[in-house]
Parts: sequence; C-alpha cells; structure tokens
Amino acid sequence: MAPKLAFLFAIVVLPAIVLAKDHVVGDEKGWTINFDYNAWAEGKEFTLKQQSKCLVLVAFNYPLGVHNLVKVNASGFESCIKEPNNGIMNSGSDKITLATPGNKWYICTSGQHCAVGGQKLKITVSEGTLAPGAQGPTSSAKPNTVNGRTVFFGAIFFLVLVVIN
Ligand SMILES: [Cu+2]
Repeated sequence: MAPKLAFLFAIVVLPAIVLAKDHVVGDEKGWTINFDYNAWAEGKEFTLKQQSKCLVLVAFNYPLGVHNLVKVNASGFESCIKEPNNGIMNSGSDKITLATPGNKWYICTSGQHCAVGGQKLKITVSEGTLAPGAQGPTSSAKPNTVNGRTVFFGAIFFLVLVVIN
C-alpha cells in the first residue's frame, strides 16, 4: 500500500504544488516593503489560457502578522486606502486565483507599508490562447464545457479509484 500512496502523492500532489505557484510575488523576497513590484511584474506574464488551463495562480508570502493583502481598485492602489468592503487576507501565504483578464491591484494596509514602503502590486492579466490540442473555446469545433481543471480533477478521481482497488 505504501508504494501506491507514494505513487499517488507523486502524481497528484506534486503537480498541485507546482500549479499553486504560477507566480510567487517578489520571488524569494516575498510580499514586503522596499521592493520594486513594478519591476517585478514587468518581467512576468500573467496569461490566462496557457498549458491547458484558464487561470493564473499567484502566491503572496510574508511573515504572519507583519503584512496583509487587500485587493483594491485603481484609486485605492494610488491612494493606498482600501474601501470599507475590501476583505483583508492575512494568512501569511495568500493564494490568489485570477480567472478574468484586466488589471488587478493589491496593497498591504499595515502601517505605512503601501504609501511609504511601496508595498503595492499591479498585475495585468491577459487572455492568451490555449496551445493546440488543449481544451478551449477557440481550439474546438463544437462548444465544450471541459476545461483544464475538470480534466485535472477527473484524473485525480481516476487515480483514487485505481489506488482503492
Ligand atoms: Cu505590509
């Protein structure tokens, strides 16, 4: 049984870990003050349709209690002030799933981290196109509802069945 579980782990869990960090904000510096997030974002591509999936996963890592993460609009980004109804994430390892194109803005609302420390990030998500052979609206003649995530979880379900038997 143990080898089977190890196999299952390798097949199912490892790709999920890889998927969970398309982009780690600030790379090894993480989500912090005095880091040029403009420059960081400029070197990255946030493209929805690639590698048979239709979303972008972004991870914000920081010491628990030191920073936080708030999604804001353009004016909130400029002013470093969040709207009252903007939720605050503060897990220390916040994962964001981006599924729509356009501009996304994030700030830290702790102290003067945003206004003085420059702890603010703007991401521009582009639509992109799926690779040939991948499931997607533009790559199939008939409309389909199968996306990369469905295939991924279908594969997990199949593997679980195999292991159980
Ligand atoms: Cu902060």
